[in-house]
Amino acid sequence: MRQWIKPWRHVFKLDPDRMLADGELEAICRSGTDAILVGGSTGVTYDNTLELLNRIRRHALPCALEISNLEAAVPGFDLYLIPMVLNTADTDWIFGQHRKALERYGSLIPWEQLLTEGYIVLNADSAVAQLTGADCALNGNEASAYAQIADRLMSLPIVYIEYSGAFGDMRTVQSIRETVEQAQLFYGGGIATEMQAAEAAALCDTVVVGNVIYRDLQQALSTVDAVKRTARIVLD
Ligand code: 1GP
Repeated sequence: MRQWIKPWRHVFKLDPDRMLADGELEAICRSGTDAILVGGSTGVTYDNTLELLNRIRRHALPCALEISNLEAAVPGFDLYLIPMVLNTADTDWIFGQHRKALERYGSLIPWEQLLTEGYIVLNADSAVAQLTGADCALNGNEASAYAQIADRLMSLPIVYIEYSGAFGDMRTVQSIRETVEQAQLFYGGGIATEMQAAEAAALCDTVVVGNVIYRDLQQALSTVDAVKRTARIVLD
């Protein structure tokens, strides 16, 4: 499964709880993005997730579900991404919810389709930070230490820098980049322009674009090329 996500440079994240007309969804799916990630922090249900999956399936591109709510674990996705929030004191978001899922669905879990994401949540105003009680007041060094927990101690396949709703501090992102060796580094948060997309793409393996889709679709679409033409900086 790691091999599956390796080529992903640009990903659109779609929220099942938000409206998207068929034409808009088509533009997203035909934009040249590498994959669609379905997920959201609030209002995600089994029904709205299934409906969105069915609509995306009219198009030929990989579709992954980021599971944030057990009730919305819909079968039929290519891949399931399981977030583990590292910078919270609330163990429910590190492994508590995961334990409940295993108790409930243990024998049904398609392990070969699962990848775990070590989440570092860095925007205190975001829904995900508020929901998970994440400690977002981290300097670059502290954020990098969390990244190393995911990358080195836990050997997680993905480290996800999550600034959801606000463009992040690229110095912090660079500090994390410098320490991550084997995990695929995802960045998401506040990308609304080509320049922001390119900045994140220079430092990270995979750039996730969400909110701007619902505000300014043309701007969202322009981030695809911006990411694709940006080479990742190779650090010593
Ligand atoms: C959210 O990381 C994604 O989980 C993308 O962030 O919605 O701010 O683009 P935005």
